[in-house]
Amino acid sequence: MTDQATTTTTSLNKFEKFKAEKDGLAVKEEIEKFASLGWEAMDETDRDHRLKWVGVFFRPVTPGKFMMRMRMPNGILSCEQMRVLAEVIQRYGDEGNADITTRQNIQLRGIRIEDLPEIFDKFRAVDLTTVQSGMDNVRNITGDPVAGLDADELFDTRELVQQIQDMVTNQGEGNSEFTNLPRKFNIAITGGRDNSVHAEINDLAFVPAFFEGQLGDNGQWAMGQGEELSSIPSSPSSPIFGFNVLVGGFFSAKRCEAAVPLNVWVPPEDVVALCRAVLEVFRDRGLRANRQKSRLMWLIDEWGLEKFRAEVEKRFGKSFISAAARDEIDWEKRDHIGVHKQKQPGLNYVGLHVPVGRLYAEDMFEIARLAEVYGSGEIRLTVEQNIIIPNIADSLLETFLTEPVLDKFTVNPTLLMRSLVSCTGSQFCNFALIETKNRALAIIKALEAELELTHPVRIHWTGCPNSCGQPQVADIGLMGTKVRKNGKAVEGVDIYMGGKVGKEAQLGACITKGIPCEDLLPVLRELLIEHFGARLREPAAV
Ligand code: SRM
Ligand code: SF4
Repeated sequence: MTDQATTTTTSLNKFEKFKAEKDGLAVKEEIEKFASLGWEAMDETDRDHRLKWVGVFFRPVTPGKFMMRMRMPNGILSCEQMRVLAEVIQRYGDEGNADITTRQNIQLRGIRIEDLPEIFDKFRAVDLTTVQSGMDNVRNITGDPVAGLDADELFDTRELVQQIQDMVTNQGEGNSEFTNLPRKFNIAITGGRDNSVHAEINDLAFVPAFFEGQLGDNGQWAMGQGEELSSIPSSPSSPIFGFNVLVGGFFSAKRCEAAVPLNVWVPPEDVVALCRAVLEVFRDRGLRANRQKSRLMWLIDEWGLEKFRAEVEKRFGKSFISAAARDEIDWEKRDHIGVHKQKQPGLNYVGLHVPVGRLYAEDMFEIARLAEVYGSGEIRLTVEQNIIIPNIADSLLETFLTEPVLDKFTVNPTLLMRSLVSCTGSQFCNFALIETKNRALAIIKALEAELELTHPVRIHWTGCPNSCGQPQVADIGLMGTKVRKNGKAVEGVDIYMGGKVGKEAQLGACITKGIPCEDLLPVLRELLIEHFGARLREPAAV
């Protein structure tokens, strides 16, 4: 029995109460009923909360038009799957659209509850799932966007990410073992050298590292203290590939922390078991009284890292091997935009810039067509809310680059637009304190009209302190807030700077608070000139 099961009902917060009354996943069996009832007649807790266990989000900003959050392990989908997603939103006309998210994922908008049974059937037919993508579940699991394509990668993350998703979700059908976590949980694996998934901001992350120990005579680790350590076929003296483990990274309105080393190294075949062990500890021992203090790091704080490590080790069932002295993250982070050679001779991957991640049905059909005609039918997503089309032959590249849709999703964006990221904001999100995506685009265009830059500057917008747009990883992060100006409340931002990604990643900090959005342009202009080498453009000759 879990600790949370023994807690008295009176000490539970509202979320714990409704989860204890009925598991979120139970709504999976009630979709037909909800579809015939309609959203207005539904039980409110089912509608506003439990539906998120199957990835369906009631949007108070647009009542009756739901959002659906997919799962896209490692950010990979097929052109067939992309077409199904496009068909789903197409029927909603102007109200249907999609966003690429900061977790390498896709969200659909405009969804009517009466259409859910048919939509789920369509998803099932092409092996798409939305299960456990919201609320107190493990979110989309991120992996290297160029896994299997990158000649310099140390490990191809695709299969492992899929295995973790299958474990957590029972092959996409839903797994009640992990549907009542104390809070959301983020997992990332990186197998490249540039930390392309922001490992440091996940509750659990795996970063590449070589174990320098020796194998024992029986093929087991000689360095660990346990009896049943993993065995890996490898020469005893050569370093063995695996991962150092980081834990506890998260952002929330109350607190933001980078993940800390657990002092554990695992070979790839132990990654799924370690995920399970950490999730079990979090599920059974994680803090549930105060929702603002329920993410994994709060438990690590309460116990201390040593106790946490020991509890996870017990669940893992064999002795841990201490972390390798260093990890292999030694590159600056790449953004994957543009044309790149793959490790497979004669093939290329092409990164397309999708302004603030927003897509419409016709765009998605076009992307699917490009992937099918020029590539292998595969499409990939990045945490910068962009698209990669892999496996384009050298001989097709030139024609590919003349495709009209590349005017919108360019391979050569301007330097500020290139790295722009934005969360959903007030257009659809009821937590938002400001509008983000449209404003982000307008301000970037205005800045680019005034300034010349020599390198990209990563600007991230987020509509409220929940930090979905990750302002703390940006060169310049803008977090929505309300500000008083001339006696009136207006939309404003707090400004973050100093976020560093890739090797030696570190979180940025707030440098200025409460700038009204209408006064932001000159403030950003000055920051870009002072800190990022931007220069005012010469006035055009008359
Ligand atoms: Fe987020 C809640 C959107 C990535 C921290 N996030 C929400 C909700 C569900 C709130 C709501 O119900 O309206 C937003 C849905 C708005 C909508 O209609 O789109 C929302 N979060 C997003 C997305 C779509 C932002 C984007 O435009 O890309 C991202 C979806 C990722 C996915 O595919 O699963 C998204 N959210 C993040 C990230 C970034 C990340 O994972 O790297 C964070 C910070 C990292 C973290 O979680 O540690 C993030 N979202 C939050 C939080 C604060 C969590 C906390 O512990 O307090 C909330 C609020 C909550 O959970 O109570 C939240
Ligand atoms: Fe909504 Fe705030 Fe997340 Fe933006 S940061 S999507 S406004 S919850």
